[in-house]
Amino acid sequence: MKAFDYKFQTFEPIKSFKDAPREEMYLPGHRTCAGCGPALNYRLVAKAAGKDTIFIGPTGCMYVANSSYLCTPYAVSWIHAQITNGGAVGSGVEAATKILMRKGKYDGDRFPNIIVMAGDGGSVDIGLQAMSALMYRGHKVLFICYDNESYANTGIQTSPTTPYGANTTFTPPGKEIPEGKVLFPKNPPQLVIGGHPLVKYVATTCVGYPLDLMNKVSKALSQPNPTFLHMLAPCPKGWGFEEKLTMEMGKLAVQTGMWSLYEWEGGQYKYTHIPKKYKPVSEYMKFQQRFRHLKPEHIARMQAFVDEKISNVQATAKPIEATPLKA
Ligand SMILES: Cc1ncc(C[n+]2csc(CCOP(=O)(O)OP(=O)(O)O)c2C)c(N)n1
Ligand code: SF4
Ligand SMILES: [Mg+2]
Repeated sequence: MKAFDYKFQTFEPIKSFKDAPREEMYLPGHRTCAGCGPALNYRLVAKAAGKDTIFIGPTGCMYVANSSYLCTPYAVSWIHAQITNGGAVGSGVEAATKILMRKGKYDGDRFPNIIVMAGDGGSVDIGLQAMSALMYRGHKVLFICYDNESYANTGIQTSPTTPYGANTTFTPPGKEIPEGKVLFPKNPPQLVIGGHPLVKYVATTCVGYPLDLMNKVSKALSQPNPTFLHMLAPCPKGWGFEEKLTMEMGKLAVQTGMWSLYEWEGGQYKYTHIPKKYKPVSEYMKFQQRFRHLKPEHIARMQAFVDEKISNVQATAKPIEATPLKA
């Protein structure tokens, strides 16, 4: 039997900012904090995806601060999901769209981009089960974890991606536990890569590198399978840095090795930016209130953790030339 042609969209790479789509799909007038990294992420994702897109937004800052009293900044379709079930709603939207298309009842001439835009809590903690089920069943959905490294919306509580040593409302430093958070973070892309045979494309991005971010969105949306992007989204309120430093925080995360930019495609890793010389992690941490209480031994522990990550990057990246990246 011939496979049904759903007319999936494909995207060309964006070579420079000059070539980036002009049209904004995430408009000004929302209520996020000044300098909000997740809001900037959303703007770039929506710009790259374009008009023919459906967003699923599980509860979190990008739902609560963006959609009050029927006012939203979204210029495309957007549906709220519970914090637990972004993956289930995304799966349902995809399956329903396919059925409507097969019955000739879909009011559109190509398959829409279906994007779940979930926080770290909504992706790899309380929302993990639904996300994993979507990936496992193979729905054609891009699942994005915008990672502000906390349950931000409810007052900056720790999440599994909160870094070691961070002061959050659930991990306040004190006499007994001077470093605040004692655990090192989960690794979301590795969770997806390791456990979902139908997933062929996973990548990491960061607002400090917007062109790279938009290109990874376009590439993910061009795949016929489920895809996953892990996006670092600096949060001035939760991390305690000056609003004007959002992009700088993103760049420093990569320059210190706290965050690495890579793609995993068909079993191969490709690092899209490797700093020639890594800066010490203290260069990144010193701008953030959440790390202010740390003693030199805690910073040394963080450096050791990052050094190990860097040596993994260097070992995995060897066969593939790192491409220079414009910020
Ligand atoms: C089942 C359930 N538990 C708890 C909450 C309360 N809650 C709303 S938003 C939120 C934080 C979400 O964190 P994250 O997914 O990381 O998104 P962020 O707010 O950081 O953008 C929580 C705990 C909820 N809405 N539903
Ligand atoms: S708390 Fe953080 S993620 Fe939430 S709106 Fe403010 S800056 Fe954005
Ligand atoms: Mg969060």
